[in-house]
Amino acid sequence: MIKKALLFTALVLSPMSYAAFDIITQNPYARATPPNAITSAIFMDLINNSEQDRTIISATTSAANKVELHDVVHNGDIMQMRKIEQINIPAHSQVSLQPGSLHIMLFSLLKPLVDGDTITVELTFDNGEKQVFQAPVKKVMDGMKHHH
Ligand SMILES: [Cu+2]
Repeated sequence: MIKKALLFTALVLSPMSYAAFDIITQNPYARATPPNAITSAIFMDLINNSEQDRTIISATTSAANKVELHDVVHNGDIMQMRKIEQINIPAHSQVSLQPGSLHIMLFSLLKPLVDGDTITVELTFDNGEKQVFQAPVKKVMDGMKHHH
């Protein structure tokens, strides 16, 4: 009886635990901020080695009160960032979050992000799964001029 119950649990749990590792968050980093800045962004490569398309619908971090998924659109000579509803990572492909392109936007930082710090970020997927990763804070050239 106990054996049966354990087997059942294993069958139910294993597809989820596999799926949780489907997305590789490679070289993540958060941009270091000047002392009075209240916004920053997180960049990384998202790698999907699985058979299934995956979709990120939101992100959170303890370092900021508000987090949005952002993209950058080119309006003539002006690059404008805008909020997007999701980031798709098709099966067997890679999506790069980088300055001037897709990024995870942090608003209302609780404190400045200092080079050498590490922040914890949680991604939520459209199927309800969550994935947590650590992003070191790094000083980077501002390749992303934002116009709200
Ligand atoms: Cu942004």
